[in-house]
Amino acid sequence: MITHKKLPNGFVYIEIKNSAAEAKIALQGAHLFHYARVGEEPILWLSEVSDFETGKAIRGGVPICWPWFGFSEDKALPQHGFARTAMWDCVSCSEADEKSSSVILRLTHSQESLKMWPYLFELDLHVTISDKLTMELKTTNLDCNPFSITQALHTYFSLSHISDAVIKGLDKKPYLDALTWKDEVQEGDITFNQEVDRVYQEVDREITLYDKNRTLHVRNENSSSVVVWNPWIEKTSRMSAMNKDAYEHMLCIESANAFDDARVVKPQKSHTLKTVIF
Ligand code: TA6
Repeated sequence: MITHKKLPNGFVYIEIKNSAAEAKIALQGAHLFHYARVGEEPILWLSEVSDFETGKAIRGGVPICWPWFGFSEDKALPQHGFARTAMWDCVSCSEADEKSSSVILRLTHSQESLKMWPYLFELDLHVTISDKLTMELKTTNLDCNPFSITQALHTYFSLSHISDAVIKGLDKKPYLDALTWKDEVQEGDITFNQEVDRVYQEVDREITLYDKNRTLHVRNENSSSVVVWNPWIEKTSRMSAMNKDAYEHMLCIESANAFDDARVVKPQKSHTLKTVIF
């Protein structure tokens, strides 16, 4: 069942329920902020104090960082781009069967976007909700000039506790440590006892997240970069819409085209960043 819902303050979202899972996706930012398989705890983390207000990104779920990851050259522009606070349109809702539902949300260029990023584009997010979470972010260049994008599906995973979390699949991969701006190489599994903010490159295999109560897999296509982020204590205290202990129960593993993995999209061509979480 796919229904359109509205909060008392007018914030609109789509609710999806089928025999395999449930999900909620805000039209603002095409922001998936809830996904849980039937009988399980939610897979996505959502801040208990997140905003659900026009113009403010939801804290948690899967923010869409587009058409740039991080900061633009113009530091006056919003970090992680403008797509996550723009209003998208729902262009398709379908149910393949009782265990799989899909929605497609679309953002196109506007007077506002052209002031920040001078290109004509169409951006589609195709979300499929089943016992797997599939997200495909398709950029189409409607302009007469090629453009370069960096992007990420900035997925916040819910954890039993950060001290139990282990990420496998990035061993020996180079990464930019965003805390020191130094290039490093991953040695072994990733565990957490401090702030971690890393952009891994040359990623070419599935990533596994081990938590005390659950093992999840992240399989990406058309992406060779992955961002791993936990703000730990001090940065959490400086983050908007996060309780001070939020870092204990969240971890970002972001399917990306970031930094060296930027992608050029030629006129009338498309690039699709895909991730499957299961
Ligand atoms: O993806 C990691 C990161 O770039 C962190 O450095 C931190 O800034 C995080 O994204 C959250 O950014 P936001 O703009 O959502 O507060």
